[in-house]
Amino acid sequence: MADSRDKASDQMKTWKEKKGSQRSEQLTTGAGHPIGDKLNLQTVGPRGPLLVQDVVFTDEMAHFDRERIPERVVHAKGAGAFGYFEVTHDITHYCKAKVFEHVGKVTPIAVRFSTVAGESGSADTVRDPRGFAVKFYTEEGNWDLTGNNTPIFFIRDALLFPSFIHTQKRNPQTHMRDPDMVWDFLSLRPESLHQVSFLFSDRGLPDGYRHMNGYGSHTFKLLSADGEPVYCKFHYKTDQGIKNLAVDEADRLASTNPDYAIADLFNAIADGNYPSWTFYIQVMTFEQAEKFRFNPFDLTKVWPHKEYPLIPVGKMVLNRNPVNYFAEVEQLAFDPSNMPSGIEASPDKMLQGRLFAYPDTHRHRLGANYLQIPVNCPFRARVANYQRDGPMCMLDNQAGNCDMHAVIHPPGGAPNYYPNSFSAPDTHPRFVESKFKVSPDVARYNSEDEDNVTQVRTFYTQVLNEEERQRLCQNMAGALKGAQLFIQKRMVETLKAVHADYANGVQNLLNKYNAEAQKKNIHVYSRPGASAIAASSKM
Ligand code: HDD
Repeated sequence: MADSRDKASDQMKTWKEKKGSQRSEQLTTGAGHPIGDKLNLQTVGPRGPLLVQDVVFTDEMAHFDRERIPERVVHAKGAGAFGYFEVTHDITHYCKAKVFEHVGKVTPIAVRFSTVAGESGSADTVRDPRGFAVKFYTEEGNWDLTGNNTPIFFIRDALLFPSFIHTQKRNPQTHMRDPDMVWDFLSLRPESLHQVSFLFSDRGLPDGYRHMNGYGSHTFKLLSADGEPVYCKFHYKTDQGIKNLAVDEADRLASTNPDYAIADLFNAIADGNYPSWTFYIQVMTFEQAEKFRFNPFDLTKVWPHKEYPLIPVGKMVLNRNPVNYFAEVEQLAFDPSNMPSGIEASPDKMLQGRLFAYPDTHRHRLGANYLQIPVNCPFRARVANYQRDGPMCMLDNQAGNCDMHAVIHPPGGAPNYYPNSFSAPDTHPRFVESKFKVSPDVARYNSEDEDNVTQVRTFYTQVLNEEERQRLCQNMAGALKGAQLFIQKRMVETLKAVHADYANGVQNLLNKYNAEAQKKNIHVYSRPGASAIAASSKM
């Protein structure tokens, strides 16, 4: 029934209602020239040909031809929204960043949720980690907490990232998802076991974006006003409660409602049912980090909450939908190196790799001046520097940054070199990064086997209950059965190191699948259709 549609379906109806009885505006070209006829080409006679002088046509077509930009190399499918972060607890003794300045302080935020492996048109309900990136527009520049819905990741060395992602995407010859690629890599790199076990558990299929937690995942460094550093991790826990989809339901939605998560977020906000998350930190002193039994910068591990309890900090609320998805979400560019004074990177090799990758991909995807796009612009800070020009430069030689700026600007025409003698922007020692000591030799250190199993065993035996363990084995075997036998075998070997029951659970199901496949006389490892990692795991 047309009357019972949701807010997302009624977007245009709502727009018309809001507009009321105002008459339609004059239609124009991109250059603002009024148009008299937008239905018929200018042609020589009724049967053509058409004329180059028909700028109503060329203006429209040329713009259309350029409407798409490259989709993100990962996290291409996503949803975004806007809102605020409010401080509820004082952590200024740990961190001097403006965003935590005092209890009650409110900072505007932008959030983008995403799947990882699928293209921009792929389904929202596939088995995949979810991106959960938050941009805080602070007075000392934007802070991007480019996180996921998992506190851990598949690998611990950034050099492996492009290869890992290749295995999640399409085979370059067949242009299909390829279970051999996925499971070959995962079984060769057992540091992925923790994240893989999380992914094939119930949490691998979150019910939309509102019912999942977010994690900064990496270890970061916080600095107090007197320069005392501590290491920290960021957690944002859903106030809506965790909710996951059953495998059958996720499969059904993937074909009937592939934009399920986007619609769920849009409708909740449009209905005034604003989703929120409670924001926490975990803190580890440098002394504790020295003594910690694991490498505290290893992204495949968590810091146990019992030893490093969650400290409440604030809440994040999303209360505005984007008005133009492309301008505000497709162009929304997160960057882990966007850290205002008081928040710094730890030595984590993955985080360090990401500091380069994100601004690099934005320059490729959005252009050298992507920070001038309003949604990326640090509009609550005054950008004052010696960068000039480049494609799509919008600025007036440092007179202002973008229309959203609230501060009073000096006149344009500032010098474009430093140092100079003309009172142009200068530095302040207050913002010099923290010093830290490093002494080891520079080398390519092999981090393949830094205890890949202890925390996975805890996850398997203590976090999951018996039914959840069974579903984990079913989900994993359901996807792993698509890979060749030698790869299946190697993967099961890695599971043995975690727990015999885990390995046996997966192996028994694989035996059944492989026997069934043989009976039907089909290639045991052929598995047409769905993505490997996103594979349905129906028995
Ligand atoms: Fe990431 C997007 C690269 C690990 C969380 N990532 C994203 C993009 C690139 C990378 C190139 C596209 C950015 C864009 O065009 O907007 N990611 C990497 C590299 C990593 C890596 C090189 C490891 C070395 N990523 C990684 C981890 C996490 C994320 C460990 C979470 C903890 N990545 C995200 C994200 C992004 C994303 C927050 C940012 C914005 C978005 O997805 O929508 O979810």
